[in-house]
Amino acid sequence: MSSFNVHEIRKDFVTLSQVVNGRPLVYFDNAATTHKPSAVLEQVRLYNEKMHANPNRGAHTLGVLATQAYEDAREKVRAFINAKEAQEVIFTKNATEALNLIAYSYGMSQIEVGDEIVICISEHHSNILPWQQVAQAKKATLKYLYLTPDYRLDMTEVEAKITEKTKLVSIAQMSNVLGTIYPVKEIAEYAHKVGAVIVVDAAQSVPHLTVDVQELDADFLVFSGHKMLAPMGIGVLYGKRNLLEKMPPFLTGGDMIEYVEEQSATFAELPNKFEAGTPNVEGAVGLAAAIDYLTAIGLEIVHQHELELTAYALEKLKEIPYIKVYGPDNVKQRGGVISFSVANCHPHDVASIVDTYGVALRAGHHCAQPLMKYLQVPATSRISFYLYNTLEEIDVFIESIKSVRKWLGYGS
Ligand code: 7TS
Repeated sequence: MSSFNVHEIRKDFVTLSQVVNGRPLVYFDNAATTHKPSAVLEQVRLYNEKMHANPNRGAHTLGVLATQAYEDAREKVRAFINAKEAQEVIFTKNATEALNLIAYSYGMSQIEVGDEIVICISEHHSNILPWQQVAQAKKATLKYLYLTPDYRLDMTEVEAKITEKTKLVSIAQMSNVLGTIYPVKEIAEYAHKVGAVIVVDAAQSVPHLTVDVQELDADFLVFSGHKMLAPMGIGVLYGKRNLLEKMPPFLTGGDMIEYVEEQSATFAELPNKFEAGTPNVEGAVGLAAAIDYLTAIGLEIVHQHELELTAYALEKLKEIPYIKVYGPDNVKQRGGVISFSVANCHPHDVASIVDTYGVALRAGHHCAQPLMKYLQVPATSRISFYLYNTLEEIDVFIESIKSVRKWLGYGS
């Protein structure tokens, strides 16, 4: 598609034309999950109507078709993130399961007493708790990278925290609270210099930016389908072959074996070794359709559109004296996620009041409690954009946000 027309795009998303509380829906909760275009719903329906069977088992025709659909989806993901081989793409339930897989398989087998694991203070709980588990079990140390006053990561902090003792660095490419885009390629270089591996939590980046695992030199990278127009219940773990090969299985059972004896078993080759049990084929088919949809538009164009929305929203929010934004001012350093507070108003009140205008935004700790503590706030309100959002929707949001303090009795 050469010219991007958001109003044409919106026609592909039936959910977005709903009326909520008597007002057209303004869906600004895309960092939590996204809506699905007809093309994704149609491919999932086609799969269910024409190809559904348990893949990797038996040789009947539907079984072969289901296996083909599943493996085609894997190849589509490989090309999307530019992995060397499809076998380096493991399907999981979501980014959280993928991070747990790395922690329990790689972490528990490679991290030793006294080793250090480095993460950032803005991580989502899914990229904190698995490392706490590893650190506690292995008597390793979990270290945090802290942010500059303008919510960025300074390379001197990275240089100071990644040491000879560091065995693993795990970092989100984009914060789900601040919107900050972190320099993971440079961080990967530091990690590799000391012989550590780098895990990239790309849950907020793969849906919005071109991500190339070879260019980043990521050892592992994870994301969820449901944040990029695909169904819930399908996620991806990318890992370099040499690492995945030396890792023990995470879950065991059907589909991940070679031979099973009474007391022992040998395991399948990649990727099956890490895909125990019946997989989510319709989810994978939906993810492949979402990738086709995003690729046809072009992720660069999606990103440009989101930057335009973000710049406009930041400018409008800055005009309101009682609003504080948590995140970089410079749109070049961030994506389309904006956290803010309205003076003296609890974020849950903010969310409930703007909901009466049809505006869906998120209030709370955003699964980032250590970051909330670091920012010294109990919670924030958050808006987050995707390719189908418009400047007009931002105007409705601004109108709704200006009413919050009046509702709560502050006069303005
Ligand atoms: N990592 C990041 C950076 C995230 O933003 C999220 C989800 C996850 C991991 C976990 O993804 P899941 O699909 O496994 O749940 N973030 C959010 C959010 O910001 N609001 O709801 C979910």
